[in-house]
Amino acid sequence: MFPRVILKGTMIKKSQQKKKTSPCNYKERFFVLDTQDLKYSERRPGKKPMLKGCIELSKIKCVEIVCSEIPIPCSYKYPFQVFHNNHYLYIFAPDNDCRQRWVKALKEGKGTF
Ligand code: 4IP
Repeated sequence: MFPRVILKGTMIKKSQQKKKTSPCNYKERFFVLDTQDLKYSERRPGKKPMLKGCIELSKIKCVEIVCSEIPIPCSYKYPFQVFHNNHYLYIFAPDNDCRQRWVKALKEGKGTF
């Protein structure tokens, strides 16, 4: 069965800092949610998209909106978090409607957490 695309769009992600030495940074990525995975790629003009991450929906434990008490250090101001494989992926949407769409679609794609 081929996966079916549910949602796609550009958002910003925080580095997951999987290692102690990992930097803390924020990168614009093109996200695609399909019926199997949440994927993110780097898109640069004139270049082929480069896949940077792929999270199986079956590995996602929780998706929630984040209420930040500190100023958000990137240009997209509507964060949500995806907890998977013992890592937190923080994603910043450009507006609240977009954030709601992603959180809803991820929860539905995943069934009930
Ligand atoms: C990288 O920083 C990028 O932010 C990676 O994000 C991120 O991986 C790395 O985190 C982080 O070290 P540099 O580009 O400065 O090396 P992306 O893959 O989107 O480029 P994640 O896991 O967040 O995708 P670590 O923890 O994987 O090292």
